[in-house]
Amino acid sequence: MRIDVVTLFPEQFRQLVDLGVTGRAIRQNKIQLKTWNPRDYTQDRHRTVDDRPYGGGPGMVMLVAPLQQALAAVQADSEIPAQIGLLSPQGKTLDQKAIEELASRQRLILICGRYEGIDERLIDTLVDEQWSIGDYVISGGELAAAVIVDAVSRLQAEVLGDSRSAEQDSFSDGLLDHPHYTRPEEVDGRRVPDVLLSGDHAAIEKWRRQQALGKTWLKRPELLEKVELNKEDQALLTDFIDNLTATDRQQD
Ligand code: 9WO
Repeated sequence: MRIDVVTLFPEQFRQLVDLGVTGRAIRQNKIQLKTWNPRDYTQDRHRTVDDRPYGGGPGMVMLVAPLQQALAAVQADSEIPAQIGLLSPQGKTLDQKAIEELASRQRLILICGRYEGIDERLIDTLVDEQWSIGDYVISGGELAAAVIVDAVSRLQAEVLGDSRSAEQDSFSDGLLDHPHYTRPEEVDGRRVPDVLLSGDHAAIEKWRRQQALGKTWLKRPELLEKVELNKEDQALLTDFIDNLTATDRQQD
């Protein structure tokens, strides 16, 4: 997959290239990540990328021309057609389903806004889609774009050291993840659930499924409305709820 990011701060993508799952995906050529700096497409001596907003007010607006030039270079650099995406709080809020759709594409082009934003005429004429990572203000689109690159990279086949992990992750089936434990068997008097030490793999799978269903019901009940539970899932969840103590209900 080819990902082009138009950004005034390409350094913000360093960690994706250097570290972890995304770094490995890039090294293995599963992901080709390229950044494009509008500043490199300016014509003036000061390499100006912003200007004052018409109508006045605080802050600056990103200039149209350097973004247009950068995008033209992006388009010319690969034959693969792609929609032009902008990271913006006005966009569609991403969830795992949207990430899966993005990951199925051959190419992504992502524009990161800075300052007070980009000129509306660019949005009208060049931007095909807008994506949000949530309803809060951050200083620019870079962190949001990095979130997309990370989430999409994980889904690229065999990117992961263990390709089964992606399927087992939280949200892959619309539910929260089950709890995890590692050594030692006891921490401050709190023991690992017996079933996980039993060696009974069927029982462990069943317990994990029940925990995933139960945790989702307790913490994110709206997620359950989007998934179809079969009879066995329904029985596991009913059993989970019936076995909750008064203290469980208050803590969770
Ligand atoms: C500022 C602001 C102040 C009061 C009420 C609403 C507001 N929205 C914004 C705003 O969107 N500022 C942008 C911040 C200007 C361009 C750079 N910024 C930004 C945020 N780029 N991308 C995001 C973002 C946020 C969440 N998901 C994806 C992108």
